[in-house]
Amino acid sequence: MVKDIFTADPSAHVFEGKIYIYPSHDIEAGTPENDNGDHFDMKDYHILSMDSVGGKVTDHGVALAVKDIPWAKRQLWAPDVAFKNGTYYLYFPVKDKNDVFKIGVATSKSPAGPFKAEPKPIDGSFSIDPAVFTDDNGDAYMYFGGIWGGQLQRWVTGSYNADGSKTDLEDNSKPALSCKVAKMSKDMLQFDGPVKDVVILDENGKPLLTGDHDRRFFEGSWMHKFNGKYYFTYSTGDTHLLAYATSNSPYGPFNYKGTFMSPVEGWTTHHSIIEFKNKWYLFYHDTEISGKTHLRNVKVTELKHTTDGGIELIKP
Ligand code: FUB
Repeated sequence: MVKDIFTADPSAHVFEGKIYIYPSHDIEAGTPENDNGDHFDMKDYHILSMDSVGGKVTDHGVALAVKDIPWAKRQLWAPDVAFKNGTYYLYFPVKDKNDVFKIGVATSKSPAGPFKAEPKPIDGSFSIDPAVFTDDNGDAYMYFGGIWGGQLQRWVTGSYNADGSKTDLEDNSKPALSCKVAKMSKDMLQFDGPVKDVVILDENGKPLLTGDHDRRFFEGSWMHKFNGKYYFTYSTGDTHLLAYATSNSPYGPFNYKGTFMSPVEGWTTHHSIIEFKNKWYLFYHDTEISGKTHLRNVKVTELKHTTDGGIELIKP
């Protein structure tokens, strides 16, 4: 558990033989709590690293701050990082000057930063929670999106509707809003091709429905590959579960398989999954230290794949 600063949304990666964690940096900003998540008013990122699970954690200081992102206004939410050809790419969601979440990218030659932001958000990006997965052949994909405070429901027509729904499609019988996926360009700075839906199918091959709050996608996606299969994992938000669905393609469609973590203390959890020294680990957060929704702490625990392609349920 990280105790010296409040951290959340841990995107973990193995770089240069160490575990690097790219979390949100929670602070008490004094912004009143509401359903948009305005109280998650984070101003910068700190990158953490450790040589081993359970070992000493190094805080590398401020890696990127809202004030240094030319197009950003407020709320630096859950980031992720990818590496290609000697450069590290930090992907971050932040509200622009019009209070609309977009996704930006910043670069560094070191996994610990500091990172320098590009002058504009990624063209065609919107909403929150970027997770960038690099496949064995080097192709990279960004999974992104989140409903409610993450604004995904305001993009149903393809452009932003500030007066749109505050929650979801507001019709429980319609297919649920999907997480999005886009292939990254060769330079990792833009989308290469259209943004597509990450469709999750139920046991009858039908898309999960809006009213299916125990299983439908809410936010906080992650992708890992195990035994040649793509595992799309995500948070169900208001039902506080981590769920998984599998496919033979990074674009899906994905078949819903189940829950792999039961609710933690606090409203959200947001996770990542990595393999390190032949074991798999789940990084996540709860609110054990503060007891407050917006002041979270990052944790790690072992994750186990089962022989039939499932993931063992973790009870935090
Ligand atoms: O940290 C702010 C938001 O809370 C993240 O973007 C979501 O995934 C949730 O963890």
